Amino acid sequence: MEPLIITASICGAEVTKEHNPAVPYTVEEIGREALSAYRAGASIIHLHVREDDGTPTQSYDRFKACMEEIYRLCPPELIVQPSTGGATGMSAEERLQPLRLNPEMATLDCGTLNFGGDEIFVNTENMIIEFARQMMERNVKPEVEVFDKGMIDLAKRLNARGQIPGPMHFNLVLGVNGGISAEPRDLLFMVESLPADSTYTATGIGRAAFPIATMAMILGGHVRVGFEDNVYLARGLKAQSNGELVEKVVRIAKELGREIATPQQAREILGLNPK
Ligand code: KMH
Ligand code: ZN
Repeated sequence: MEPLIITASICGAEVTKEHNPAVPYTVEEIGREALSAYRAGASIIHLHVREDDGTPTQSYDRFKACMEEIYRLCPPELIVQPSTGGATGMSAEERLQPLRLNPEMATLDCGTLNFGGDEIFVNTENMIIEFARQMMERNVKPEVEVFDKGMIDLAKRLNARGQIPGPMHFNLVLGVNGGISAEPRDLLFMVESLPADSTYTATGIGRAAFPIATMAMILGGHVRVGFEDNVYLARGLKAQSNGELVEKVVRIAKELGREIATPQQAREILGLNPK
C-alpha cells in the first residue's frame, strides 16, 4: 500500500471555541495548529480562515497572512490546501478568493446538500464547472470533495468532459447530516464508485472520525482528521490540539503496519511538484 497521507483540517468554518477552546481563529493560532499537525505527521493542511473573533472569512488577505505564517513555521514541502467551500451562505466570488494565491491544491465541492438546520451548502453544476476552470487556469490541483455518491458521479461526468482534470483526488466526507452516513458499507460503496485511476482521502464527521480513518487505512486510502470534522480525541475527551488528533491516526497506522507519508511522498502520490 502507498504510504498514508494525513490531511489535517485544522480550523473549519462551523466549529467554534465553544466546542473546543483550541480551535484556531487568529493568524498566530492557525500557525500553531498547523505546526502541531505537521509535527505529528500531517503532510496536507486543509485550511479555512477566520477573523480574530471567529467569523469565517474567505478573504484573500487573511488567507495570505495565514499561509505566510504556516510557511514561516513549517517547511515548504508541507502542502497547504485552502478551502473554496468556505461557509454556508457565502457567494461563489467570496469563496474563490484564495485561488488568487495560486495554492498547490484547493477543495472543489461537487454538489449541494443540507448542512443542518436551515443551512444549505450550495454548489450548482455551473459553479462547480467555473471553480474547476479557475483551478485549471492556475494549475491548482482540486481535491474533489464529495458528501454523497451522486457527487462522485457528477465529478466523473465533468472529468469525462475535460471540465475537471484527472487523475482526480477525492475527499470522501461521511457523516454530515444531509450527506451519506458513516457506516462501513457507506465507505465501501463510495470507494468502489471511484474511477480506477483516482486517489482518495476519507473523512468521518464527529464520532465517525477514527472508525472511518481506520477503515480507510485498511482499504489503502488516505485520511483526514482535524477540528473541522471532530474535536474529540476519545469519548468525552477533547483534543488539546490538531496534533493530538493526527498522533492518534499515526498510532493506529503503526498498529496496522501502514507507513506515514512525508510531504514529499504525498507530493509524489498526488502528482504535485517536488519541493
Ligand atoms: N464549511 C462547509 C460549508 C470545503 O472546505 O471545501 C464547506 C466545507 C468544504 O468545509
Ligand atoms: Zn473544509
